[in-house]
Amino acid sequence: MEEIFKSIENISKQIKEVLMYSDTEYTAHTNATGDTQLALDVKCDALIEKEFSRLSSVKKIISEEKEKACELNPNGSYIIGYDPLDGSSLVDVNLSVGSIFGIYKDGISGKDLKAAVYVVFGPRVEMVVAYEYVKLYRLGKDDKFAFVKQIALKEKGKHNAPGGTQKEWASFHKELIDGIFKDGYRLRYSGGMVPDLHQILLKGGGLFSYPATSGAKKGKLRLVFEVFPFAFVYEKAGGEAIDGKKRLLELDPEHPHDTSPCFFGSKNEIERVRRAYERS
Ligand code: FDP
Repeated sequence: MEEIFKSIENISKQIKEVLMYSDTEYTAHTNATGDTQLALDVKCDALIEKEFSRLSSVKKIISEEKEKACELNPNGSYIIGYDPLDGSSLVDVNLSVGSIFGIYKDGISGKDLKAAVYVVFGPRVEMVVAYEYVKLYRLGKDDKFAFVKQIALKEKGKHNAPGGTQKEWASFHKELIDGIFKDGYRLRYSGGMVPDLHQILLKGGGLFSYPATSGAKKGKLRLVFEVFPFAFVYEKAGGEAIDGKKRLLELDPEHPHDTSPCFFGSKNEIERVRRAYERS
């Protein structure tokens, strides 16, 4: 596991350079989910594959940018599911973006996830590693990641990040979100899953939601590359992560690119979601 974490550090330094100096043009291709790929997505994906292919511990990698898994070392123990550059459409407006990695063993269900790492590329480069604990690291002047602190969520937070097109929300979901705002929560939503969830995590708590909508009945966010890794981070930090009713890490995708409605937050806010969804 340690060699994988080290490798993600190397990957992050390279992605930082790509983000600083590459153009934000689109390619002529779409990825497995139908999003038009940016040249940046493709570049980051390629450098991650190159880096992981050097590791004897990695059996297989599955990228959000590719339809099929890529077999690396048959004797390796781990399968890595990753989103090379989440929120990449925000690069041209210079907002924060991130990379997400789920480190699985045996399969790619929630229960197979053994560790999760994400990296935020904002004014600074920060890496969060969830293994036994959830730890924050920051890239320093010396080009090394230094430990900053351990992260723990409070029971209740102040921020609300509601995803999805509002006119496509179910009425009970709208009531839930409106009720949270009425109780004084502040809106925090940049449209980048990594910085939005990072903000809630570091500010102590709140709720990030991406529900089922009339246009996307199974939500938008992808289980293997986005949802499971963040569910793991939030649970390890003392919060919860559910699909409305069920624990996200109990889900079993039929296909690596499957999506799910998802709610991540402090215990208090997730209990509120559970009550609203149980009544629906
Ligand atoms: P994007 O489509 O820009 O890659 O992964 C999908 C994602 O971004 C998340 O980062 C983000 O939270 C979400 O989509 C934003 O979706 P909406 O624009 O529908 O809110």
